[in-house]
Amino acid sequence: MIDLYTWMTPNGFKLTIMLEELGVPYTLKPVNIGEGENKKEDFTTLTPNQKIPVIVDHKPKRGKSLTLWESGAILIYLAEKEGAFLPKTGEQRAKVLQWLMLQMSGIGPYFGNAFHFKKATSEKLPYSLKRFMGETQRLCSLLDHHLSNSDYLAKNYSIADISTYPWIRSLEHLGVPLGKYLHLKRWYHMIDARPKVQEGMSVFKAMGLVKPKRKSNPTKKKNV
Ligand SMILES: N[C@@H](CCC(=O)N[C@@H](CS)C(=O)NCC(=O)O)C(=O)O
Repeated sequence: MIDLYTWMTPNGFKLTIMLEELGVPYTLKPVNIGEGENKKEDFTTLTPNQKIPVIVDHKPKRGKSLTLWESGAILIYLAEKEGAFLPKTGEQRAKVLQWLMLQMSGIGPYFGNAFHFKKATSEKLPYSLKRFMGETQRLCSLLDHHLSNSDYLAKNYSIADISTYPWIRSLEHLGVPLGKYLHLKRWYHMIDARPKVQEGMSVFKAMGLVKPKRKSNPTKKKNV
């Protein structure tokens, strides 16, 4: 059995989707980062980084239990343990890891900071906003171009798609119209239509938890 400590954020949803896709039983442990629960002592004992997601695998292949944080590392661990969504060796494995690394080092941090400078701070910092929104749109163009020749990010559906999907979903909150990127939009709707992705996205709702509304969100537009 796996305990998943997570919250309703793009990094958090990667793991609910992954565990639903794998059909691995897990216990959802919500950590309300808006209320600072990630800074509490019991959570800090699990991860000194104080960020979600974290898993505790009570039945690892070796040893008694394994605590793991960093969503990319968790996705690779689960994919290897279950033998799914990541080829074992070779060029296709390298390609999956390439797109996963782009999500971890580029898409996540840049989209996240774009969100921060656009929505999470009342300070007007035009240079920061321009830099992070500009890079967000450049990354969308990169994905769009790649997906014009490929169904998925790598050859087959993989942890690269699973890790990128919740971030593309979050573009709506940045006011970036997905309709501008036709191939990325096609890919997004294909991933979104997977029943296990939908289950992964609705686990909090199933527990009766809903995302707290932001105080003001004047630029919000529907884009999908
Ligand atoms: N690189 C980390 C990033 C994790 C991360 O930034 N988590 C955010 C939510 S998406 C968080 O826990 N934020 C709480 C905070 O910084 O206080 C990963 O992919 O696991």
